[in-house]
Amino acid sequence: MRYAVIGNPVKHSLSPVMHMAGFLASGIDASYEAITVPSGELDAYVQMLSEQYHGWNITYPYKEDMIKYLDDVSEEAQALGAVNTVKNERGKLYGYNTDGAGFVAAVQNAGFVPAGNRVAVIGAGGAARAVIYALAKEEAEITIVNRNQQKAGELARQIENKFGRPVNCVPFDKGEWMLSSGLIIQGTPIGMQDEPFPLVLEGIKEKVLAVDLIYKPLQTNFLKQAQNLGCRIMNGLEMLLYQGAYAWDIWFGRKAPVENMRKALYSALEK
Ligand code: SKM
Repeated sequence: MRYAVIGNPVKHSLSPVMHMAGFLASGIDASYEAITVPSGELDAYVQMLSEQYHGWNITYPYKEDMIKYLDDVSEEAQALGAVNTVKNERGKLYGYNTDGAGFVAAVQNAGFVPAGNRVAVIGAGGAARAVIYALAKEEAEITIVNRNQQKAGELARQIENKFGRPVNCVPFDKGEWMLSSGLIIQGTPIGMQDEPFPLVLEGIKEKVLAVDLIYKPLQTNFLKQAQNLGCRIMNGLEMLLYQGAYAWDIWFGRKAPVENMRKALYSALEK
């Protein structure tokens, strides 16, 4: 069996290391590779994948474009307008989005219960959307912190209509959200280039779990700030791990060997 992650750029992806470790630990005879799809060549690649691969993950910038090739799309992926996992059943392509569920599993594993608890999500782009959707499904009380208030407002209304729960929107600024959230998520690309986080985290509670969806660098300046304030911190590797584990449910109908996969991820980063 053959599996892959497609994207551009994608050579940096840790999915091959993670899934190959899982296959080895579970005795699954399969391969997993990273495939760069050049701009404008998605048609040809999807054709090739549907002939040769049993399933694949999709990362930037093809999560939205993938939808038009699919025979069926899960409700969540449809609502997000983005697919990150495809299952190929004899040429029929089924699409899912496991990013949000992966995020929720990661924070639950760290002891955070979303239901009824306050969560602040910084950002309203693709990654943040998946996380917000999944947290709303879990009945968390969500505040979106974003520079572009119109974009955040549109997302909030969409979530409210879907789940019937209020979603707050506040500007990218210090505020009450910092004091009252038990979970603060950094969901923008800020920090990927090691740039300083443009907000001073002030007055947040020590017990807060601060999560950055970025995993390169492993510790962004947002996480450094949060750690210095005594918060518990988590980087984007845990979300990568659990979104990959959910893909196993879809591809193989079985639980992924999460511990083996986590170990492979961290040791790949140490190299
Ligand atoms: O949604 C995931 C995708 O499934 C795999 C990935 C990666 O390999 O870096 C990142 C995320 O976009």
